[in-house]
Amino acid sequence: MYQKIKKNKQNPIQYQNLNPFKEAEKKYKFYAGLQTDFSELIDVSNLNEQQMEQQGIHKNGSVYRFDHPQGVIQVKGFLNLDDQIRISKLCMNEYINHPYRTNLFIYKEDENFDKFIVHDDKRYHFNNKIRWANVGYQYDWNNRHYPQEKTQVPDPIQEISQRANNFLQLQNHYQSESVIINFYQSHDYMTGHLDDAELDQDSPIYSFSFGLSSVFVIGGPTKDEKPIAIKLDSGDLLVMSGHARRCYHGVPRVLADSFNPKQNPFQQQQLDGNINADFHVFNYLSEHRININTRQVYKPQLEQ
Ligand SMILES: O=C(O)CCC(=O)C(=O)O
Repeated sequence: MYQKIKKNKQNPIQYQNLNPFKEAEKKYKFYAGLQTDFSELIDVSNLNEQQMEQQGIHKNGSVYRFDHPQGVIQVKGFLNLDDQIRISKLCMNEYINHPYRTNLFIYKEDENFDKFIVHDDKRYHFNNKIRWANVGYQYDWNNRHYPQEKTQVPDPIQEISQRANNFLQLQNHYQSESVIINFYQSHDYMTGHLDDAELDQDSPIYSFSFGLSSVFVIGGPTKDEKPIAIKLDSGDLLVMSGHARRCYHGVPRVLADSFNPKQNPFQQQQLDGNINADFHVFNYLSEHRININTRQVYKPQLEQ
């Protein structure tokens, strides 16, 4: 379930007869000096009605529902810039430390890592070795299951998950029980995988994007189905519900120089030399991507 986020600057893999999923990943990955063909990348904001009909996408306001794979929903600009900065700051300052776990926990138990600290008005630091953090139920890597040990999903993440569920009315009750926070640098990628560790494979996964845009691919229950590729921007919500909950998905590309909020609320402050932590978070987001995805692990009747 947790995939190593990888940097890729090597030449494209030369294997023949890649399966359709791997073929798509290869197509969108960043290779230094090579042009990527983005002509099939779906950017819902740029589709006209005819294109949407051809692709089986149904628009209602900011909500885009996909026929293929059934259950994929994208909500454009679900979180505004204030929310994006507030939640990103929590990810960088709070959710990487005890009692939560990161990829580094595997090696160094209970150590608190450098936070995103504003040392003074000009400098900040975020430990780029941190690739993911896990809050809520902690997946047990050795035994490959979710144990009963539970840290609470923090209220701000619980709140956006409930907000997403209430907005889309996908199910009566949604409990965010395990959350993965992924930290990407530009050009990073995440290999295709299934999220199949949760006993509850029916509740949707709500996935929130912050910072740099990315290419998200999602296909079928095997890698033999050609995936679609969707552009995710900062503030977007991507939902894997229904059939899509059990489909292969991944992020073959984080797009450099793609963080383009409508306005820069810090422009004047910067000119005045009056910059604060939020300004540093905003700058971090212009060079990195954060993804938060939240799952319900146990079906209500299985909860202990
Ligand atoms: O970063 C993303 O948008 C997807 C992350 C993901 O698929 C995962 O953490 O399982």
